[in-house]
Amino acid sequence: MMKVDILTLFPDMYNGVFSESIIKRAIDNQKVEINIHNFRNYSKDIHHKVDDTPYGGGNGMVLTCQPIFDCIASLRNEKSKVILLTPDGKVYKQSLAYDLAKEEHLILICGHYEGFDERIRSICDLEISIGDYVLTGGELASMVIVDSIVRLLPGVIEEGSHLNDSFNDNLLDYPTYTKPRIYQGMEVPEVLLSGDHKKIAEYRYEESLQRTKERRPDLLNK
Ligand code: 6GU
Repeated sequence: MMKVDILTLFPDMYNGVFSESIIKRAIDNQKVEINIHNFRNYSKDIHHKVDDTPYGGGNGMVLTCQPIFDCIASLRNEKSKVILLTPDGKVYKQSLAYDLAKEEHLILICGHYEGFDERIRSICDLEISIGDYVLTGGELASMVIVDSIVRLLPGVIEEGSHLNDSFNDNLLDYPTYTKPRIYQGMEVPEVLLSGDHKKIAEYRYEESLQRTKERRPDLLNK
């Protein structure tokens, strides 16, 4: 079973996200264990301080090393992969989700406020951003990453059902239809009703390719 530990100052943000739908089922079926840790509890400061002003001056508060270092030290072992969530990290994509789904133990650190002490990077194996925009903290990013990984774990969703997800092979998904055959004058493409599996596979590949050319040409240039 994969284990995920998340370090955050806002544990309540996770209420709901991991207790619904597929992630909830994965937890109930012991495919993954997810623990949320408030690293404020590791602060040795009498007031449980976790941040301080930046050396050299500037705006805002900076997360200090001590609570995060101590929390990580209490959680990590030889097999842990420690990941820092930060807008200047490596941009997340599906291929990394597949790689991380092979890990036994992930530890995700959510930055917050104006930033964190640069030395926190020294205890991390990987730094991830989920895209080129700025969030108020790493929490939403950690939810995105955990969701995308957990659905790939064996036995979480139907075997093979993510084989043709968008982004596998750098292609977007092909269009799908269900009943009725005609809805408000819009018809299901004839080929999908033909029962000819070879033709259907060809049609779907062509649609994927066409759609990717139109919407995400950047994917095809890889
Ligand atoms: Cl991981 N953190 C924050 N604060 N903003 C982000 C991000 C992470 N990824 C994209 N924007």
